[in-house]
Amino acid sequence: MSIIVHHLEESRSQRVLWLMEELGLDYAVKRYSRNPQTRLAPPELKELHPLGKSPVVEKNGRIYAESGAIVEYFAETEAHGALSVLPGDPARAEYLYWLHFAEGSAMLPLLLKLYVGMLGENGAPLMQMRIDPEIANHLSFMNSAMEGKDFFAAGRFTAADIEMSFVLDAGASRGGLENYPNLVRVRAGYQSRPAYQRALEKGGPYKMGA
Ligand SMILES: N[C@@H](CCC(=O)N[C@@H](CS)C(=O)NCC(=O)O)C(=O)O
Repeated sequence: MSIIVHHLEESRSQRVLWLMEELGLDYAVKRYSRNPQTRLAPPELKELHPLGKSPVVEKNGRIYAESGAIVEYFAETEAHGALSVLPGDPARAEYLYWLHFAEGSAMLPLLLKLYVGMLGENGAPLMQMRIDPEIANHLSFMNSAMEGKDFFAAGRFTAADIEMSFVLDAGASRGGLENYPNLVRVRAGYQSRPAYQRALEKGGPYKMGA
């Protein structure tokens, strides 16, 4: 098999498994567990890429890292670009916007919540003054953008939805999406896709998807 997805439990590599399933590619999964104390990835991942993070994809001996880049590259080059919005399409800018917004903007306050939360009471002022309002700022914006829509770009399911799905999962697990009904609806639509279900089977337990 020429494609191997190096999948860390409860991580962004869930996106890549889902992408592989949506594209109908033949691939193998190598699963990695997090350190139960630190929740960090095991050192073996550093043998594939210096950062030692997931996702990493290996294809014909070449290594691909960074989930957005993986999703963009494979969507563009596989299945005749069916999940991509290719250059020349009027929706291309909107597609790239959401594809990059996921890691470039939306994940930062959600990650800060995770890390600053580890400080307990010491982190509470920062959480209240800056992090929680920034999460609300981003989720409210996404919720408004999804009014009357099921997909983030081009009026159809694209790789941008796959990239954004992890933001919705992180939002759901770090504060909840109750105030954002459009995001709840969009996320339920993703989860009902057969390829999404198959990706869950391939990757093993994914509590963030609950
Ligand atoms: N922006 C990168 C982030 C990669 C990343 O931080 N992955 C996390 C999993 S969601 C990881 O490997 N964490 C374990 C660690 O840092 O040891 C991407 O989207 O691929």
